[in-house]
Amino acid sequence: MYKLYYMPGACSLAIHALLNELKQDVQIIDRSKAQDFERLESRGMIPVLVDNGQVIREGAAIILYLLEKHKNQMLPEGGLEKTRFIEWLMFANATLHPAYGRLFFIGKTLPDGPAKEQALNAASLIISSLWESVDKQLQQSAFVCGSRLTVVDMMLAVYASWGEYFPVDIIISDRVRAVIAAARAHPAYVKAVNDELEASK
Ligand SMILES: N[C@@H](CCC(=O)N[C@@H](CS)C(=O)NCC(=O)O)C(=O)O
Repeated sequence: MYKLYYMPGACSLAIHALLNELKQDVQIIDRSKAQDFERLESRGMIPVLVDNGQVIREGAAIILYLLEKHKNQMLPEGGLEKTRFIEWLMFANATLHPAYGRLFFIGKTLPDGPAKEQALNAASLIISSLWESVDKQLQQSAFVCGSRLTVVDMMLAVYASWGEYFPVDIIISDRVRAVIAAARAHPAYVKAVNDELEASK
C-alpha cells in the first residue's frame, strides 16, 4: 500500500485523486499530524509518496512514476503525444502552481495595505493570463490533454480553488470552469476530497 503525505486541499489532492483513479490502496497522512515528516522531507513540503520504503518527492515526478507503473489511459506511450502530456503536466506543476504560490507568499509576508493589494493584483494578472492559455488549449480539445479527463485537469481544479483565499479577481473563462467542474465531480476526485476531510478531523 502507498503512503501519501498531504495537506487538505493542497497540491497533494490531485495525486490522491490519481491514486484513486488508478485503483491503488493508499494510506493518507496529514502532514500536520505526522511526527516523522521532517525525517522524510527536510524541505517540509508535500506531496510525499512512500512506495515500499522508497520516498518520492515533487508532484510531477510522483505523477509520472504512478502513470508509468500502473495501466492507464492518461499517459501516451511515447513520441510527441507523450511530450505534449508532459508539457501540460509541467505547465500545471511548474508554472501555474508557483504563480498561485506568489499569492500565498504575498499574503504571508506583506503587511495589509496598498502595497500588498498592488502585489496581489499583479500576481493575479499573471494567473489570469495563464488561465487564458488553458482556455486556448480547450478550444482545441475537450480536456487539457485531449478527449479524456486526466490528472492535469485535476491539478488545475485544485489550484483554481486557491484564488478564493485572496481578495483578488482572477479571470477564468466559462470553458475552463466547465473542465474544472468536471474534474471536481469525477468520482476519484470526490473520494479524495472526502477522505482528506475525514482523515484531517
Ligand atoms: N515543487 C513542489 C512544490 C510543492 C509545494 O509547494 N507544496 C506546498 C503545498 S501545495 C507545501 O508543501 N507548502 C509548504 C507549506 O505550506 O508549509 C512539488 O510539486 O511537489
